[in-house]
Amino acid sequence: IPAKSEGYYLKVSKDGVVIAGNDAEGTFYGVQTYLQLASQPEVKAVTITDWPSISDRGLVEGYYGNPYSDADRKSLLEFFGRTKMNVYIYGPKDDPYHLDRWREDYPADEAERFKELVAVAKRNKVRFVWAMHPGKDIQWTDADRAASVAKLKKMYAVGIRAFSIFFDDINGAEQSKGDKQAEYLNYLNENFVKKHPDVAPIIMCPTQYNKAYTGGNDTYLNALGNTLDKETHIMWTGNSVVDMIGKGDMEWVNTRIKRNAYIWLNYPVNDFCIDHMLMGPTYGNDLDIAEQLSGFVSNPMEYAEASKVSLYSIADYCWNMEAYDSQSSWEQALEVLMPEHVEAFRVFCQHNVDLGPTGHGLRRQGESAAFQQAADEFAKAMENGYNKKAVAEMNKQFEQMVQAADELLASTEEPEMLAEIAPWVQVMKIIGQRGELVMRLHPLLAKG
Ligand code: LOG
Repeated sequence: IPAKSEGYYLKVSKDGVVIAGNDAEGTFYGVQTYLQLASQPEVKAVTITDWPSISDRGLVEGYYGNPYSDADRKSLLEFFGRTKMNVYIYGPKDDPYHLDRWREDYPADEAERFKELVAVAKRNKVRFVWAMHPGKDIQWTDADRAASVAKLKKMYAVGIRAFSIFFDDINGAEQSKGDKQAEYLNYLNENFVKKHPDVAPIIMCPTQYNKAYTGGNDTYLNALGNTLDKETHIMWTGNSVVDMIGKGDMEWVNTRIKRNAYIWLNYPVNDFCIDHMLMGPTYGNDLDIAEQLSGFVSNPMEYAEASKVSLYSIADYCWNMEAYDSQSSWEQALEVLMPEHVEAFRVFCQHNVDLGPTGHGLRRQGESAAFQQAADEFAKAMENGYNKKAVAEMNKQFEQMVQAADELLASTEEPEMLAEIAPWVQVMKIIGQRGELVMRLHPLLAKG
């Protein structure tokens, strides 16, 4: 049994199955791996010793727009159990009791809902973290300190045992000061967290949460690094708001905050390009940074099921970083998420890869890659006029779009996923049909 937190030993042989965890989590993950093996047509004899590359793996529900429904959250938590993710940070920007009205208690029935979420999280070995976002209007006063502790205590009472405090996207000069934030967080640590031995260290999101936001001035990050209690985690999105994470970037931030940053990856979030679905492979994060992180959470799209394509790969990346392969992980995700319609789903995902131009700048390679290649060949073949074979080949691409769309729209499998992607599937069908019509015009045009 590997002497690693969350590690396990699994042996499958003719004589039977042995699953032995280093801890309860490890045993649970051993069972998850065994269930994967047992779902194959032939169960292989194997011996596996396994443990995660990163201790904190999961998502931050931290986008602008429609918060998830509780059904979405439960579905994600169960998915996390199967994919060995263990952190769910609840911090939707559009929950008033998280942000604008942070001082106020949730209405009783809403508080009850958290009890259920915590229970589902627990069953799936996920730490459910509730985040408070006081940064817009907090005053550095005794009254607001007391209000903060009172709110955290209320959330403790409904079962929350891990907390985040967010200071992202605020304007107040006073509220944005690193030393003041650190002083406040240390107060919460002293007067709330340490008073409850079962509460995990605070995960804070800073105001300067990426390198670009520091404007080349280290004062803020150094203040956090020097003042903030060492066990408090500091989140970080990379060189810019929306970015993949590189080794050099980790070194840069870690030396300033004097601890390992807790990554908030702004992918596949699409709140800044809401007409785009981000369904392509999750690539671009360095594979040798496990030792420099204290956690890695993804901020997803407001579409819970569709986000699982990327979350599946983020789980892979976080569990065994060095062995991560974005393409094969993506292929597996498609099979796991849409087993009866893998081919149609692949066509759909291939056409929904890139973000397009946005203020944040991140682009994704491979948008409609097969289509693009066919279109290039088509253009070349048609250079000297009508080419029947080229038109037929090009038409296949459009046909494929229409057929994939029809298959997905008629499917009764995975209704939640289909409800989310249906508008984009319908557009794919319309574009495919339009393409087929244009291809029918070519021979007519050639005849004059
Ligand atoms: C917000 C986040 C939003 C994301 C992408 C952080 C730390 N905060 O620019 O709520 O979903 O960017 O739009 C953000 O990333 N602000």
